Amino acid sequence: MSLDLPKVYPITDTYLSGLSHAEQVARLIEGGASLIQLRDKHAAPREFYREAASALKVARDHHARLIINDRVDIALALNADGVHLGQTDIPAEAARRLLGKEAIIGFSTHNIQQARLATTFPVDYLAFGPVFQTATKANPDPSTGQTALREVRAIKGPLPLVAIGGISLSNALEVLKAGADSVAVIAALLGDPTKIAENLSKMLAAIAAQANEASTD
Ligand code: TZP
Ligand code: MG
Repeated sequence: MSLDLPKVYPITDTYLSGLSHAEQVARLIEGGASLIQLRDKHAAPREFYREAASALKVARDHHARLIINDRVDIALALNADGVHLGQTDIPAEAARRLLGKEAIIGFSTHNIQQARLATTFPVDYLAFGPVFQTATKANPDPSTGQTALREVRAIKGPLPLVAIGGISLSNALEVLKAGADSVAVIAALLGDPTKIAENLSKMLAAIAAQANEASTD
């Protein structure tokens, strides 16, 4: 069955927010998140494991799903809802063998060739970006722009498409219009840790208002 993605897919960042993964998850859930990715490029595996275990408790208590970035071992050990893989992580086939058919596996792509290839992988959604400039990722690929996003939309087949990179309240609607099923967001949600829930609920409300307008056109 194809994955039902929420319109906004927040990703945690302890550097940007200054908060533990569990606290970020709590605030994101308060703002309306139902699917969250834990991303940590700095913590040692043991620390990330421990933090992810706490975050997973919070998510489970609120029936939100949690995806672990990069680390199939941590996703497997904690029985998290899935893993998000990049171009240099273990192959999606291997992750699928380890995690089983119920797990959510996402895969990052940065150009049309990678996206085309990814449609043959056993994954549940494709991420594409950075669509816009981002300061959050170290050494990001060149920004793709929305034309490339539209191209990916046209070739991706039935896989849900997540746009990522520089997405904020001011451009989320046009990115969804360009063909993304969901937007993955870090800095625009977490930059001010006191406004995480507020930022997310504002973004979700703007998207819902737009959808409502479109349906009554
Ligand atoms: N992959 C492509 S861009 C990016 C990742 C992880 C970072 C997105 O962060 P932000 O702050 O929403 O631009
Ligand atoms: Mg990765």
